[in-house]
Amino acid sequence: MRTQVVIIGGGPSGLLLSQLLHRKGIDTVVLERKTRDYVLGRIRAGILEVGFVNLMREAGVAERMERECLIHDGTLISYGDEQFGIDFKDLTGTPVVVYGQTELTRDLYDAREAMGAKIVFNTENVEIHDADSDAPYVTYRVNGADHRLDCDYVAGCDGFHGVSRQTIPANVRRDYEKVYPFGWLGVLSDTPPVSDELIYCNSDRGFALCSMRSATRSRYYIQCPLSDSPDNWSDAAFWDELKRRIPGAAAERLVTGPSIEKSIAPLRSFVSEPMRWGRLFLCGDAAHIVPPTGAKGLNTAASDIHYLYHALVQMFEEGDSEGIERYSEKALSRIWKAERFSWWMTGLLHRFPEQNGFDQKMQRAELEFLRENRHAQTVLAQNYVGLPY
Ligand code: RFL
Ligand code: PHB
Repeated sequence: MRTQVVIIGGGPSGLLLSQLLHRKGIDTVVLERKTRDYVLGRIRAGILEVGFVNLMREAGVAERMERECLIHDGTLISYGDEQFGIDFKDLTGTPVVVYGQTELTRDLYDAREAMGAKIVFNTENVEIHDADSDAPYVTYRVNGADHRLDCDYVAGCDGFHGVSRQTIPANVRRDYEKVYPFGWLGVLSDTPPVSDELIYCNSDRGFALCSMRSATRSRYYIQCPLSDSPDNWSDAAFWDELKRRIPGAAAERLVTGPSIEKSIAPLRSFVSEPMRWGRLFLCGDAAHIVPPTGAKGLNTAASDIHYLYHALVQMFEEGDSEGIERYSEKALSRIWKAERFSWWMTGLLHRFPEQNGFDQKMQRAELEFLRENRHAQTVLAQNYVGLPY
């Protein structure tokens, strides 16, 4: 079998690329290791940059999102008994959008399936061959049968644990990594959010975040040791700990209820360079990871897709390889800035095991400066709403 672009991974990156290319008449096949239900069962991102929403519009899949999303003009930050707001709309003219990754991925699957897209689920042993030649191909196994797909290009959208990045020879690739000594314990509950805006909380007991998915569904996180397990946390223990870390007024009005999902995500900063090797391109979590504190993971995946989509259209429609040749450079330039912002937000808001009294004073001084200084708030806001593509 033959297609123009093989897309490895049916997460948000892979599906969005497939949908955008399809609308330009470019043929793709998506290979996904899991089932559709499994992919939709992952509870992940909640905050989208307007740039992402525009890309969903360009892909023709923004209708439900525009109806159901929540527009957020700012966010709240608390430390000790203090709380202040960052007004994104006032500082940058741009808000952010709350719409769950689960819903967005569902919309992409629905659109792709309505157009008869070729998405192969439950693929095993995916291997990319000859990516540095003019005739790459991908082999895989499904239901016990082996297949071969010849193609012009391969998009590696297979997440952090995928095969695409590993295909790039070790002597070509350089990985940069920082692993944080803690994780986030997250709870999803069908309870009204405690606040209209998200609250990022720096507390003596560790970081906490109050987020949401809708007017009736909340998402909360607390910083926890890496050795912890969700099984160690009853719902009651989670709510008690959350209340100790968030501002008193919020703790008093917090509506608690049974958790419908509870999991721990480790925090990591990671970038693999380059993001192109011959005819193989890495996109999204396959190439880079950010700690979730800046809400940038899915948003950086979207900017990769933007650059790759335009590069492939330029190639297929005009025979011009400039976009392809510069894909890695353009994508990485934006990625590193998102890495810096996520690293900075993580440092500002968490408790670190090695942190001494001086370090804590520095963190507090930085928070006070941010509370008082409009320029500092503007820098945060510009990064949070998303740097230009
Ligand atoms: P994904 O979503 O991991 O999808 C990759 C897909 O590839 C499949 N796969 C394979 N398929 C075939 N063959 C193989 N060998 C394969 N290996 C893997 C996998 O099954 C999967 O379906 O990567 P993608 O598409 O690049 O999307 C990235 C986003 O999922 C991720 O960056 C965000 O969820 C990060 N993130 C957030 N991002 C934001 O922009 N805003 C947020 O508010 C935000 N909050 C979060 C987050 C991530 C979190 N966790 C759990 C890591 C909050 C959390 C807690
Ligand atoms: C979420 O709602 O899951 C969320 C929001 C903001 C973040 C991270 C996660 O920074």
